[in-house]
Amino acid sequence: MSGATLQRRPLVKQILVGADDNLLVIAGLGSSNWDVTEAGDRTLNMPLWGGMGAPVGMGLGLALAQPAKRVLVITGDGDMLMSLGSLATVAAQQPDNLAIMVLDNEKFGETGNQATHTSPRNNGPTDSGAGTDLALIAKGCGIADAATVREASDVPQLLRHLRTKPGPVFRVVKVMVEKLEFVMPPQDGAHLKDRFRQALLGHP
Ligand SMILES: Cc1ncc(C[n+]2csc(CCOP(=O)(O)OP(=O)(O)O)c2C)c(N)n1
Repeated sequence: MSGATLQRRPLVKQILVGADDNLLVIAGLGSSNWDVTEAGDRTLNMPLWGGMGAPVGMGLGLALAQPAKRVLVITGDGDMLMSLGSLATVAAQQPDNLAIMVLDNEKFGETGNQATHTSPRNNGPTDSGAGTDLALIAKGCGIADAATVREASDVPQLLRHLRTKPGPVFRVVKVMVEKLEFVMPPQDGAHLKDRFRQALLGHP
């Protein structure tokens, strides 16, 4: 157990409150998708229903294509662990309009709370036992502004950094394991893509 005290739903809601047309949100699969949708379904949200490992790459492409917009990726630790290489690509590009938040519950929550590699472990004397440190990986990739947030007192600064600080910004937020209601966006991927493009570009 991480001893996390932060709750993902109110946090995501706080981050997305007042989101305007300047903010493009990519939601990772599973719980992040439901969190982002609970905060309010928006045409400028692109929820990735089953696309595990895709959100950071998609966020990067969007950030490079839309330099005048802020792009925020909200995803889980299981998803992030699946696409660590995308952090090196983000570092290579240094998009100043991209922020990534990993909601780290140390579990594959959506599929039954199996422990992910960010979970503390006990694999013998050569293992620190600390679990994988995603912020350290991001730093090692070359994303200088990478950190882990655990305390409620750090949340106001977290909100500012995710919404406005020149990026790339990478934040891991240690969150509680919770059983929460599904709050689903539309389920048709083509429709989600079309409505996103319509809202952003004026055509599907
Ligand atoms: C390639 C692939 N493998 C497995 C899955 C099944 N799957 C769906 S959600 C999920 C867990 C996601 O875990 P995490 O990103 O930590 O999100 P959480 O629900 O814990 O917030 C898995 C393994 C999938 N959708 N795609």
